[in-house]
Amino acid sequence: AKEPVRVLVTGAAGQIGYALVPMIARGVMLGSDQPVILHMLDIPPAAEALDGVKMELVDAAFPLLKGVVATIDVVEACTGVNIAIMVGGFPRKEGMERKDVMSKNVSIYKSQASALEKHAAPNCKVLVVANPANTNALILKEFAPSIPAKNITCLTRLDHNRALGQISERLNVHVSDVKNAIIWGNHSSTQYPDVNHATVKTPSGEKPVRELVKDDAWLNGEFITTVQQRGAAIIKARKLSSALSAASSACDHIRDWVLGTPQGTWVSMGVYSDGSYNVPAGLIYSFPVICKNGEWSIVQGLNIDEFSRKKLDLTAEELTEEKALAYSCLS
Ligand code: NAX
Repeated sequence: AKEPVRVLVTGAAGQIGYALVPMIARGVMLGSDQPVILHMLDIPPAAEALDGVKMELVDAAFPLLKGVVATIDVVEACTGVNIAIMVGGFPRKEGMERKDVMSKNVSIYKSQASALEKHAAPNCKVLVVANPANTNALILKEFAPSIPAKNITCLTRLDHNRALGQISERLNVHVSDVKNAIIWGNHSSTQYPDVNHATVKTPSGEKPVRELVKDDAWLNGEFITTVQQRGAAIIKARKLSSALSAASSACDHIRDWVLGTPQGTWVSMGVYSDGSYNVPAGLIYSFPVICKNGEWSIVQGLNIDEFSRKKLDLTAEELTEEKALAYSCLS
C-alpha cells in the first residue's frame, strides 16, 4: 500500500475549502489508490466552523483518508506537508483600497511562506488559489527562498477550464474533446484566453478551434470577455463566488502536475517566468505547460500573433504593477 500524502488546505473552513477537502479525500486530486492525510488551517474566528468540517470528514468515512489535522496553528498545519493548497486570504471588501487588501495578503503570505519553508516536507509543491493569486504566490516564493521556484504555482486552471467550457458549449461538443486553450498572464480580468492553438477531436481527426467556430469576431471578442468575466457572472447569479469549479480545477492542477499531462495536451498554470515568450522574468505568470515526472515545463515555440502579443504584454504590465504594489507594502 502507498504511504499517505499530506495535503495542506489553508482557508479550509471557507467556501472553496468545503468543496475541496472531500474531493481530496475521495482521491480526485491524487488518484483513487493514494491515501491522504488532510491538514486544514484557518484563523480563530473560523476555528469552530473548521472543527465542524473535520466532523463531517470523519462522518463521511472516506476509505483513502488516513488522518485529519484541523488547526489554527500555522506551524502545526505546515509540518510535513507534501502538497500545500493556499486558499486562505484576505478578501477585498467594499470600499477598501487595493493597497490595503494587498498589504493584508502580503503579510499573510510572508508568514505562511516562512512556516512552509521551515516545516513542510522537502520538495513540497505549492498551489496558491487565494487572490491576488499570482502575486500572493510571488510573495510566498520570495519569503521561502529554500523552496525551489518551480515548486510554487498559482491557479489559472479554472480560467483554462472555463475557456474549454465556452468552446464546448459553442460547438456543442464534449468538453473533453476540446484541448490546448491557453490562459496567459494574471488570474484577473486582464488574463488572455487564447484559442489560436486549441483543437477539437472530431470523427475525422483533430481540427483547429478557429476552423470549426468560423467566427473570429466572437473568438476575439465575446469569448475572451466571457472567460475574463466569468467569476463576476457567477457572483451575480449565486451571490457567492465560484467554489465547486475552483475546487475541481485545483484538483486538476495538482493531479496533472504530479501525475503528468496526457500526451499532446497542455494546460495552463501560473508559474515563475523565465522570460519565455518575452514575458518579464520574475513574475508569476500563467503559461501553457506540460507536466512529466512531477515537473512542469513551459510549452515553447508557439506562434504569437500581433493581437495576442498586445494581450500578453497588457497582463504582464498589470502583474508588474501588482508586484511593485506588493513590494511597497513590505517597507
Ligand atoms: P471564503 O471567504 O469562503 O474562505 C476563505 C477562508 O480563508 C475563510 O475561512 C477565512 O477564515 C480563511 N482565512 C483568512 N485568512 C487566513 C489565514 N491567514 N490563514 C488561513 N486561513 C485564512 O473564500 P472562498 O470563496 O473560499 O475563496 C478563497 C480565495 O480563493 C479567495 O481569495 C478568492 O478570491 C480566491 N479565488 C481564486 C480563484 C482562482 O481561480 N485562483 C477562483 C475562486 C476564488 O475566487
